Amino acid sequence: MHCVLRKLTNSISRSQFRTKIVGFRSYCSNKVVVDIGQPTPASHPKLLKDGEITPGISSDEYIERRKKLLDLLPEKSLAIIAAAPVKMMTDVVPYTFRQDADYLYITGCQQPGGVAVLGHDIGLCMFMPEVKLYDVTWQGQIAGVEAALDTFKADKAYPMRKLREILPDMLRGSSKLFHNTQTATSTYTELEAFQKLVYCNNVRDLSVYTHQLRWIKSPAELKLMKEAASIACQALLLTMLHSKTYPFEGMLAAKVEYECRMRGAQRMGFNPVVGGGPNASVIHYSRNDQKIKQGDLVLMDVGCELHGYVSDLTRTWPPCGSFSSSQEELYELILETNKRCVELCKPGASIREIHNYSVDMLQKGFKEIGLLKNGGSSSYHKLNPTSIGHYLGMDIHDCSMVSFDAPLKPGVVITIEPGVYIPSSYNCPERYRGIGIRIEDEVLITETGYESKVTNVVVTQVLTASIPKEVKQIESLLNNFCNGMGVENQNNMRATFS
Ligand SMILES: [Mn+2]
Repeated sequence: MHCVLRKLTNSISRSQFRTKIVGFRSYCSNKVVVDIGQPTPASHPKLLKDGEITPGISSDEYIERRKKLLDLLPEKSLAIIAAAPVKMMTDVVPYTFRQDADYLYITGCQQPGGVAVLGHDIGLCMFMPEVKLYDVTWQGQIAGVEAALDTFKADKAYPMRKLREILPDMLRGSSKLFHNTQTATSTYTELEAFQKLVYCNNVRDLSVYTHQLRWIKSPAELKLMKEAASIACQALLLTMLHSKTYPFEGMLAAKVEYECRMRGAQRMGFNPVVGGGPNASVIHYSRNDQKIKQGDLVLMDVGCELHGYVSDLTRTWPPCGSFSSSQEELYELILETNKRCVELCKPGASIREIHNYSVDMLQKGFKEIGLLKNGGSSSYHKLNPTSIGHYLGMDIHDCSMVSFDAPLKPGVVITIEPGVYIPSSYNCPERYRGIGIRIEDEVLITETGYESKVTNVVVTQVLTASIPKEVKQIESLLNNFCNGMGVENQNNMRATFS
């Protein structure tokens, strides 16, 4: 390819070159590998099997999702899902693009600028951004109408400029419209036909239905969820080992991200929380800019994203290698609560029930050790204002339209994350002040509940089980397996971070 390009550039002017190079790319695309701006089985054979639209998810599964969504929608209704918008960091620098989970779930398309329409008569109709020479030169190829039909298996596809002509007719023929309110764009909301439906109170949020579908994961989705959890576990384990030599919040955040991405994750699911000492009591602490004091605990809440599916887990440990007696006392209470709540995860139970159980257990424990004097829930909330967990999937707080009262079903993944967050100024015995602990696992609900014995093999559903949480395991890990880890660069790196 390079040598052909050189020949081209020698014989033409610069502006001609730009036109030719784009032409050349699309010429190539017919013969060799179609570049649609995201991995395909042809361009990334190691990442995608034949028949997959995104890694691990086949076109049949995407088609099945659309069918199921249409089955949920009332007759004569239409669904509109726009892609996520590009968010800018400065006027010309965009943040890394992340596709809206509903748009990705229905189309498999990873790029901004598209609008997907789903209807009982039309099937999936994709309005695609148009390929402009300028954009191709600066940003590379994108998926257009052809990709919508060939790769994403849309039933119909049009360039975006046709939306104003075609969508109003579709809207006029529909009695109800459901749309993704998170990504609603003036491209369609300004249409008169849309406004008319709003005026007649016939426009609703589609996420009630998409979240219902996304709530229960398919075997293919679970495979990705397990892989995302496994990557985060491996990364956090290595970061734990790293923490003894490098007890710096920023370095541990960098380490965990590096290890996740080296294992194939596209990005972190959220900015890692690395809270040393009292910083652990800030639930979503993200400054990650301090040194962890000798003897303090560090809390790390991390998760990565793998092909659209995220993980989310938390461990708390003393980088020095041993828990103090007050740290251990609190840690054991949180650990016991974590284990009891994990056991409650089975079909029919709800997050709310498990949450209430955890509040009772923690409240009792806090009273026993003198952290809580009266039984008032407001004092309890000062020590733990969080929910015991949330649904997990394509988003960190996945399927927010599904109630925490919903009876859990096989195929749902939730987090179990009890914790205690004691501010330094809290009115309690001094030895507990400034301690923050959270132990978070991911639990997959299966038919059999927490675990089942099938031919003597224990089938466990804790997706984050591979990372230790017992005091003895953590101390042994830090004291027996950290020696000599990267000591040679220690001084240089400390100079950077302290
Ligand atoms: Mn969580």
